[in-house]
Amino acid sequence: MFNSRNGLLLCMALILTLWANVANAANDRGACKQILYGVSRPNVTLISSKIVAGDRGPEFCRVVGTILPDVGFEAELPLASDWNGRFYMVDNAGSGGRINARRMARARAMGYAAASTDQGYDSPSEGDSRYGYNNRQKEIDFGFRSVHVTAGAVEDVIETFYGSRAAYSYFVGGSAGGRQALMEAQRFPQDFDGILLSAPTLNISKIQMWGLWKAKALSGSGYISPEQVPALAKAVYDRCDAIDGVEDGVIDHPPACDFDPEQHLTMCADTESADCFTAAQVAALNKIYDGVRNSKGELLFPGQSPGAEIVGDQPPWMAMQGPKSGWLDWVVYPKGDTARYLVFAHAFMKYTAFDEDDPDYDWTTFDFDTDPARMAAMAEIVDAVDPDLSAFEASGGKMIHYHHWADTAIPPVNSINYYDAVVETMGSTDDFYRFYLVPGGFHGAPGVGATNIPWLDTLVDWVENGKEPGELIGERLENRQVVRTRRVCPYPQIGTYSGSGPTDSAESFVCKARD
Ligand SMILES: [Ca+2]
Ligand SMILES: [Ca+2]
Repeated sequence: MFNSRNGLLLCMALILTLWANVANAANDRGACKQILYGVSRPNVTLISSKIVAGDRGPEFCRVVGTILPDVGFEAELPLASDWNGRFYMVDNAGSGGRINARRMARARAMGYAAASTDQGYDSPSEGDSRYGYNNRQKEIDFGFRSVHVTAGAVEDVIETFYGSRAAYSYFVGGSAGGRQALMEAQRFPQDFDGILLSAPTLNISKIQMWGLWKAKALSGSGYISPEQVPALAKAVYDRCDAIDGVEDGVIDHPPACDFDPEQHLTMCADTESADCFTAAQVAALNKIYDGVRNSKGELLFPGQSPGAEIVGDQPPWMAMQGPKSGWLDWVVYPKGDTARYLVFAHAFMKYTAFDEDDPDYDWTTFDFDTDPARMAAMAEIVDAVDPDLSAFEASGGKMIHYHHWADTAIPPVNSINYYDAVVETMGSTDDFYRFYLVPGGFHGAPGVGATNIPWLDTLVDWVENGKEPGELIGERLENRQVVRTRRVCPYPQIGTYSGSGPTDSAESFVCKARD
């Protein structure tokens, strides 16, 4: 019952809480400012450190710094009462040299102390390789150094602000950020306890070569217009959708798809139309599905897996544009445009690939017999291809790597080749490195797959509670509703329809080794 004594106690409690909040706020302000004086690490300069208002969430401590010679970084630290005790470093998606503010804000909203680097250069656009123009230091900063030195500086920032180091540290990256993630596991195995990566540009020098290969195949009479892609998609899915046991608009295991453009497409007779393909276009398609070869016929880089031709969902931030084919922009492009992958590859060849930079480099002169060897010195700096992860394993690190099967930016087989090389080098990776292929997903996008998968939670559970990742459940969302679930299996197993039960339920699927 409420009485005056209870009222008095309640008032006192409220006053104490308010006083504690005021005291905490003063502590947070002081601790945030203390970072400017308290962090003393060679080559690291703190520029500012202050409490700022969150755009929609609570206040946080924002730190801006630089590391010699020219690596910019920022950290966003939740106030002590909001912190989950962990450090989360975000990636640099695309190859742009920018602080990744969007991902930092997301990590901070989950309670993590978040950090991002600009990779040592400042560029407003993805795929801008001008940082490498006569500048080996910036190539090294981009290649592998910037994430490592930022992680070290931010560990000190965290300790100064909270009075203790983070209990656990994570790096999360996709695409170009997947390359950064693998670099960390290979070169700086003690930086992070957990690494989550997807669709990595792990051998970026070869991926740029693949961009030139596609551009060459599709130039001149090989050009394929976006208007022809629906006919291509239909032919691929007519041929291959059902071979996984379920005709559902998803090709679960593309290597089993024997789609042959010459045999399965309608060839143009006299006139060209959106529904038929010329002999030159079929030759271009064969090059794209097959991969990069030199004149001896040796495969230098894997080709495009079938399945991405179809129309599927874009990433949430591009959802306004509506669904589109996975081939748009990453394979085919509107007539008169320059393909995005050619812009990336051309800039890389001008400023980064070779020992001598050449702003006037003509990409059509790239020689698939002799030029791959000319990129060897740069590959040592930018490619994350070392299959020996024993130091990462020994340090207790855990890593989850996934690749969507309908990715058109980075061929999924490129990830398979790396994982297989690690297994060949080290034997089983089960105690520290798990790899998953997800049917139907596009590059960083749901595509037609059930790609809503709790990757980060699974990694955190492995790192902190020792719970090994096994079979996972992927959800397909439409209008934020789950319309389908699928079993996501550790490679080399694949989710296979059991033969009975609803085909939209993971319950009807089992993880099985490939035949
Ligand atoms: Ca250069
Ligand atoms: Ca299917």
